[in-house]
Amino acid sequence: MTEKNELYGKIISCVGGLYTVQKKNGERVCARARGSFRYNKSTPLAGDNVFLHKENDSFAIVQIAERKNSLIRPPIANLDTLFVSFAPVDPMPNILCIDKLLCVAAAAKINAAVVITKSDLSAELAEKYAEIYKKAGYPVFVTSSVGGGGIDKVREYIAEGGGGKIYAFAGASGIGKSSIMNALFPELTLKTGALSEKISRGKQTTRTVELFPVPAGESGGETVFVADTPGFSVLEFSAIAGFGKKDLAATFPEFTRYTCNCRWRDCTHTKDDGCGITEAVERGEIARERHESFLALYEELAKIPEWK
Ligand SMILES: Nc1nc2c(ncn2[C@@H]2O[C@H](COP(=O)(O)OP(=O)(O)O)[C@@H](O)[C@H]2O)c(=O)[nH]1
Ligand SMILES: [Mg+2]
Ligand SMILES: [Zn+2]
Repeated sequence: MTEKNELYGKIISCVGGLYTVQKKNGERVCARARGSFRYNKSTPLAGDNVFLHKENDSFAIVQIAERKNSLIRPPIANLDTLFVSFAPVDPMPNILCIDKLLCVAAAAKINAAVVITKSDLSAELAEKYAEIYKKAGYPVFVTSSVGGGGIDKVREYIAEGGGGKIYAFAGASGIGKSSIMNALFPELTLKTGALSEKISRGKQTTRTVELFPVPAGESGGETVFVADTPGFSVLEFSAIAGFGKKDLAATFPEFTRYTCNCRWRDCTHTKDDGCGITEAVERGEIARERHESFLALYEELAKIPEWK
């Protein structure tokens, strides 16, 4: 028997060890992972580009193409942009949770953008939060799935990224993630509201990821993928091998240009002692809220044993 592995396509879901793999032309096949993956401790994930081998009537995943990035929980690979999302009110945003999502994304080498939802409920607060994250250097989208405001800007951003890219919306439950995905891609028809979350929790969907193929732009043509999973409400640093408190400052994009002003080379940026970052906070050049998140996350990381 001659073996020929071909780069087949992208894993779009995994249920009970059975993978659905989609080709560029949209064709789908089911496949199982070769046992060999168990030995080298890598598991194929949704988002992986994989090589398949046909064995009689079924397919086996025999190789995973090099990954851009990956997360363990939720299990996903090759995310292109994580839209870290929150509402200005109903529910009130938790800045620390938002900043943690942004930091874990950076630590995992995932591009992040900020999406503010429900701007129809408080345009003023939405703008206030938008300023904080624009100043930090993130792309920021102020949106409303009710009035439709700002949705076109997100759509443009996705269309500019081109085909084959993978997007996900992260943020607390009830902030309007499913609603904005439906507004962006009407063919999705995701369930929204409190009931949808209850149903999905019951099914343990925090541990499963499904990628939905959707058209990248208005005119159709290229396909991109979006993931809808409650598993993105929190991301943990423990999922990033080797990440420790000394790496935290580098995940705050607006901090990096000030670290050279610190008096001590091993400055932790947690005290006033000649720290370039705390000085920038005092001058109003770095948002105080962001530095407060830094301090809280630093403390959290200090409790985790250092990676060897
Ligand atoms: N006023 C307003 N309500 C919204 C908006 N987006 C979503 N909602 C409502 O907020 C609730 C939660 O939305 P959902 O999309 O299920 O949030 P998810 O849990 O983050 O997926 C639902 O009752 C929606 O109708 C919005 O832009 N404006
Ligand atoms: Mg939802
Ligand atoms: Zn410092």
